[in-house]
Amino acid sequence: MVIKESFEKARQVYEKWGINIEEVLENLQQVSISIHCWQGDDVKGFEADASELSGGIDVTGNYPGKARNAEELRQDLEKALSLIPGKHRVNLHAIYAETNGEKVERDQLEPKHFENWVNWAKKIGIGLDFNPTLFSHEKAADGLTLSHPDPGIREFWINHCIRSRKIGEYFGKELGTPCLTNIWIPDGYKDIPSDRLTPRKRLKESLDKIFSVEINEKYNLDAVESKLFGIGSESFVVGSHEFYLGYALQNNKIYLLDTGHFHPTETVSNKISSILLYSDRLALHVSRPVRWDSDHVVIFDDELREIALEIVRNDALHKVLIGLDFFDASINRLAAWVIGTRNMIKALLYAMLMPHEYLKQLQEKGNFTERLAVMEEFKTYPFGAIWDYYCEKMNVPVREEWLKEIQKYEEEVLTKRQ
Ligand code: RNT
Ligand code: ZN
Repeated sequence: MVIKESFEKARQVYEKWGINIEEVLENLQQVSISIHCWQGDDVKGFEADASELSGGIDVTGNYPGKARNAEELRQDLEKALSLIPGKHRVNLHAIYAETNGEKVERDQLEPKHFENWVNWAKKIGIGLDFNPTLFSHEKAADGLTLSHPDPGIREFWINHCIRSRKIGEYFGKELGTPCLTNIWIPDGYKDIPSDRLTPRKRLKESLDKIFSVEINEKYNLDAVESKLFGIGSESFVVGSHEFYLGYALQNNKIYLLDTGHFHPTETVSNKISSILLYSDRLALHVSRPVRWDSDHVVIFDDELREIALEIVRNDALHKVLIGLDFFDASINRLAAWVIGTRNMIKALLYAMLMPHEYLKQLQEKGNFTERLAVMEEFKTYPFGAIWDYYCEKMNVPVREEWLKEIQKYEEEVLTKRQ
């Protein structure tokens, strides 16, 4: 009752500005976030002889109860999804293949190894996205894959990426929504390179080979993800921002921006409008870098709101494919998903509850005083009341109530895993 009352009051406040709440909630409900499965098991995967996590990324923490197999991971994901308003997607990596304990090389993976995932996705009515895994593998042990000087190693990873795109195609066909298959590679050098061009030429050639296999965009969309540095690749990363932005634009691929892959004061929010002038699509890995590409859980901070504002005020919700990418093993892993995803949705709602046309006009007229004044006042408008109402309407717990569900699940399910 209190929720409804607060909502009605809040609605009036926004309606004074011509903001139609019904329309806003309708639009919000259409947004599908791609939730990364790898938060559930610390990016380990289920390969028969899984290697240690490599590639210059790292997960810290040892909170009990991580998923030990695909079944547990799906069960955990389902639980988390039940606490997040709306219909979302799940993002898989090649290392989440199910091979019945049999060793299947990554360049031999087939759609059938993801059949259980597809059946599950059908059952709960969601779409799937995909990523080839070019790390945690003996052929990536020296931190080079698609740009490796050894043609045999390049070949192996090229084939893995082609296989991955076919798996994406299979997801798209089966689930009736195109799969975004995103290529991220760790390639780089710890120390200052004597040649930056040659590895980049090789990466370009490898990508050309991977994409020479035509796949209908109705089923599979291709993205490439850039990076600035990693652990062990502090001085040079082959697939940098300029490299992939250029590649994507020239080859009609989707560029993927990860919020943790830039200089600490450089923001992804400021890049969205520029890229959308030259590309009709853009993909995101929303993450949270803390001093480095640390992949902390997404919080409701200034940059998250700014990203949401850039998507909403530029009418780009249908152009930007929003995915998440964080992995924290020091807290309950389901809670991490719920916190991060609810924050992403919350930020979009926040962004939808602003008089963008009015604010744009103020800027056009040079009225920067009022622009700043109104933008600041909106920060404390009663948007929480609209959010609470939305959660209730979508049949998910309101405010921190969801945590009780997680605590119960931890007690009944997670603590029983050894
Ligand atoms: C690494 C990239 C990449 C990975 C996942 C696991 O820096 O962000 O997206 O986090 O593919
Ligand atoms: Zn990423």
